[in-house]
Amino acid sequence: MPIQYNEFYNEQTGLTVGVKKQLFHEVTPYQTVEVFETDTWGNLMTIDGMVMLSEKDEFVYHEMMAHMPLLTHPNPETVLIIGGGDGGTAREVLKHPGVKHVDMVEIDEAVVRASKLHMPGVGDFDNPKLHVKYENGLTFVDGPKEVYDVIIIDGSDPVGPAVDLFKRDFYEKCHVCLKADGVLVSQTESPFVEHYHDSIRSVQRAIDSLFPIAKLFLTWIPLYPTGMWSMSIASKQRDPLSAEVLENIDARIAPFADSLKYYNKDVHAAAYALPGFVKQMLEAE
Ligand code: SPD
Repeated sequence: MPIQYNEFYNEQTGLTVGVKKQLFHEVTPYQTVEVFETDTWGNLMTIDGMVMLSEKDEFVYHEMMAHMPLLTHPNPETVLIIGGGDGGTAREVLKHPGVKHVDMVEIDEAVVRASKLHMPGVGDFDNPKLHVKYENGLTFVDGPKEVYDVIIIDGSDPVGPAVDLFKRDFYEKCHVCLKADGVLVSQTESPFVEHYHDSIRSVQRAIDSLFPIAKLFLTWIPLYPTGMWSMSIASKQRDPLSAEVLENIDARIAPFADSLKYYNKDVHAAAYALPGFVKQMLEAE
């Protein structure tokens, strides 16, 4: 009898992955963290039964979450990651030679432990520029004022502890934490999954009212529900599609271009092309 992992995103419709064995299972004070060895995707981490990353497709999500905002900022040195305990987003951020300090605020140390144990290629946890703090990101942003160049919200889905990461109050606090030319990005779920529409609109409307520049972009992540994934970006000064951003991408990624499997200058620009149904969803009440 084959063992399978299933994530249903609409009644009986969802994702099926063949499982060889379970490597990690822990019910923490916050959630259930699991890692499976799969037949096709390498090791796969789930939280509360929802896919967070697999070793084979994580590069898409992490390259987009890191390089879209960092290349929009003129000279990112200080970066805050909320969530991101598997370490993949921090790994990509740390490829930028100008980055001096990364705070990664992860509520659940079990996520970091599971990643270190069973996804050793994902994180860059020994990098001295990385400072891991086991705290609640929602309250962490109450403190710092104009400290960060870039904030990346790499939380889980808008159920359980992550639900407030999709609310306006949180983005108001992030706005205060960012410097005058700061840039923020947040993962905002799939536009194809109707029950996520309110969360996507909530983030977009919050950042649109707080920042002069706010946009949605899309990417493709095979193991996330429907594969089509959105991310929201907000900037205090620079437009991610401006000539000053686009003209400098090739030179700025040159030191680590060989390590990139998804992000490049063409992808940076094309990601902002939104299909009609996504635009309509954003405008709906
Ligand atoms: N359903 C997928 C939501 C993914 C959110 N974050 C994933 C963590 C990877 N660093």
